[in-house]
Amino acid sequence: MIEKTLSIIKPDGVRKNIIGEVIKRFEANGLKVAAAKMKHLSLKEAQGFYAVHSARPFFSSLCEFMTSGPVLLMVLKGEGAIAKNRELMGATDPAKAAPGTIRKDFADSIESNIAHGSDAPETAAFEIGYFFSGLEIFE
Ligand code: IDP
Ligand code: MG
Repeated sequence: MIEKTLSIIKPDGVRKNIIGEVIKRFEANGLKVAAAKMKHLSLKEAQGFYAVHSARPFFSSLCEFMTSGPVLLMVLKGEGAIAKNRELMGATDPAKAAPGTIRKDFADSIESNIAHGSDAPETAAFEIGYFFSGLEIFE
């Protein structure tokens, strides 16, 4: 099934100057960039985005990290895009991520892990709508 998913290159990925490297991996694996914009999230925007994690011990640190610099927000589109994006990113903790994945290759820690990807159709719909209007997504 052709799906859309939200991808974020987090502030560490932007700082490491690997935007192109990450997008290259998406494109080489059948995902298309359907929307993209850079944004420096406010604390409120980060907290709203990660609201499902608000009770977790790492929540405030995570929101601080996500607002530490600009991010690249993208909508990726393609066959099985939600699972494909997560497969390319690898496990949340780079120490546990499979060889050749984005997080294994570039991430410094379980928090500073380069990329975000929606984990299910419902979260993809919420997350895409959180950052993009329909007019900003190219079919
Ligand atoms: P995911 O990004 O692989 O879907 P989630 O469990 O949804 O992982 O967590 C969201 C984000 O919160 C992670 O990408 C990471 O930046 C951060 N995070 C997750 N678990 C921890 C932790 O145990 N310590 C610090 N940060 C964490
Ligand atoms: Mg998640």
